[in-house]
Amino acid sequence: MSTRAGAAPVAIVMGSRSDWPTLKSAAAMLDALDVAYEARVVSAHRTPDRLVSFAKGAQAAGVKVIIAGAGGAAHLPGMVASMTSLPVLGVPVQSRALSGLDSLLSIVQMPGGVPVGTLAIGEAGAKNAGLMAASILALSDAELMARLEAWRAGQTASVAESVED
Ligand code: RP5
Repeated sequence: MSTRAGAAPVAIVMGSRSDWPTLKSAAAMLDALDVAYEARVVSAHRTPDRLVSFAKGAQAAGVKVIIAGAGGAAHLPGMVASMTSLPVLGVPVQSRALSGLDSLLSIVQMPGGVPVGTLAIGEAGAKNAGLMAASILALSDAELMARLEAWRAGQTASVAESVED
């Protein structure tokens, strides 16, 4: 998966390569805000040892925020959250069988004490996960906060009030 140069305060993990078309919206948002990230496949079910290694090592590796996306029986975000105190943002990927409702419920219904900040199903959720990761990092990075506010101002300016050209 893609890796940007330099330190990567954001880790984007996903259960399968098939999730990348969704999770790349998070990556695109981070690119737009000039936030470094590393993206990789970590499957809760197919690569459990990789999951444990990633989740237990993320903080020491310099990761500040984790974006975790998965579909179906989407245990990845919750399992990551069980092994780290870093903020974990969960993105439910739209599944074939149940259109992502299964993914959403799998991710959002965490027991009290093990939080996953759950976003919307699909690309909107991934985009917002990128924005929210940037917001968290911006709390201690004034330049990033300025870029984030500029991006939001641009979005506001792009919304026409009239219904016709
Ligand atoms: C989940 O199963 C993945 O997160 C993915 O959304 C879903 C299907 O995976 P593939 O069969 O396409 O690899 O673990």
